[in-house]
Amino acid sequence: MKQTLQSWLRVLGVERLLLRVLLGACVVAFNFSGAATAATAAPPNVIFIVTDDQGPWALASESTSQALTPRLDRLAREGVVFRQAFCASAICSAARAALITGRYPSETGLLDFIADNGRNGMSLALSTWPGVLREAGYATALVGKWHLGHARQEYLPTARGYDFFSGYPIGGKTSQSPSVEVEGVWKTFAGEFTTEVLTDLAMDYVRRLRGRPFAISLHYWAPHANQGVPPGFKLPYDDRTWLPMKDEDIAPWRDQPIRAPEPPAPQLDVPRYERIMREYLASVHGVDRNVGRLLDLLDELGLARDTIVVFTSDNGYLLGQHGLWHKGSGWWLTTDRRDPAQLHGATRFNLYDESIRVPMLARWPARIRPGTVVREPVSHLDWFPTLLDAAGKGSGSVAELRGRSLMPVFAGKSRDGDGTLFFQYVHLRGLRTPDWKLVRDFKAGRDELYDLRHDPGELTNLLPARDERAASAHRNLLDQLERRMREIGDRGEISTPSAGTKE
Ligand SMILES: [Ca+2]
Repeated sequence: MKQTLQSWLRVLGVERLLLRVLLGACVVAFNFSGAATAATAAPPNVIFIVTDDQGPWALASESTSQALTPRLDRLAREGVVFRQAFCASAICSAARAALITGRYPSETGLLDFIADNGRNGMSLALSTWPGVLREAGYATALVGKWHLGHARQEYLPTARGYDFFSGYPIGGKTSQSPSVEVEGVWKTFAGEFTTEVLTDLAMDYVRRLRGRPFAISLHYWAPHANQGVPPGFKLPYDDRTWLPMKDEDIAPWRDQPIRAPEPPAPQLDVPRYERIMREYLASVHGVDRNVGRLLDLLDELGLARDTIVVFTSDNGYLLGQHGLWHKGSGWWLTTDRRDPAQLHGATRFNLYDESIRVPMLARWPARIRPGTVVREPVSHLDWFPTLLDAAGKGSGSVAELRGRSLMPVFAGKSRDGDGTLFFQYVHLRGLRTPDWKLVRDFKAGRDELYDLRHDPGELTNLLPARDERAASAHRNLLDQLERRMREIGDRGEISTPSAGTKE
């Protein structure tokens, strides 16, 4: 029979081809299991990329997106994309502290951003994931924005887990000619673009560290708007610009029609919206191009296979949705420029999904199957236990982390749990289940309830409840919210935003 089959294949001229295919399949199978074994033996490198203020709708792979992000799309195809990823707060410092400590904002001491003249910083009592990796033998580096405390030496990144720091302890500020502290010495990169400068610094670091396991946090300033108006710009209202930036980044949008936000916003100030959206998408394009440079370097150095590359943003972003722009501290982008509810004054504090949902991708060829799409809700809080697992320390090796390891998700399994997430931002607390969202405003003494299943755009606040279904959901979610708050000692204190500054 065997003889017959071989003769038959030879006649068809496919014997050699078949053998090659079978051998190829064996090699692929061997590589996958072999790599998995190697990954458990040798901890992977980590490159953790965090953009600033990027909504997930600003990734081309999202269905309603107008973005142009070919390199990030490739990263998603080669790894995993999380469709329901959330940060823990709706503003920079609060969200970043939660990401790096795996604890809720009220536990880190940061429920808001840190002002330039702020004396506060992230709680010194908590571990950070770079700190734990450093203890495990990793070389650890932060390149870019810190924003978790700068008034005391103990608050600085080099005291909180990083061996190496090149960036800015406070905010960032501009898209061009940034002043950056490079290994302890301030330097102004006159005429250069910030996204390129930070990428260059990260690439230099990777080149230096060949042969030693490393964990790099690369925290871009983009696509955050410039703070202050750059020379030569005149802007109406209190607007901001993302310019100047490289022509190759802005060019694709110059004559491109800009689509209306989804869901549509009545009384949207369309010319303002379109100008801001063009610049914002151009800024994201600059990030994409530069992430591509870094990924090319990993290929060149043969490091891609054993490096986890994570891409996310510190918080989400509103651009037109609900008639707002910005994040948890939403500003009006409507022609009437006022809050229809007349409850929040000029700033519409919010925990809309646009402010708390973030882009999240990860590639780790040794452990993540290419093309994985995860639809279960995940949190930034999940990264600390995940990275402990990846480094072979075990996700439970640091006490009281609030998230859960993503390792089962990487392997295509779903985790137990009902997908409920909890959020804190200044005086707002939010509880989100896959079907409902409750937001309690401790300052205004007001609750908002959204039926996410039937109203995913959060257009209709169901409170005060007009039927038993809404009333019952309200009671149930409030119970859960209060329980979460009790569990972490959150008394719902009303902290006020830092006076005299704008994030
Ligand atoms: Ca931010």
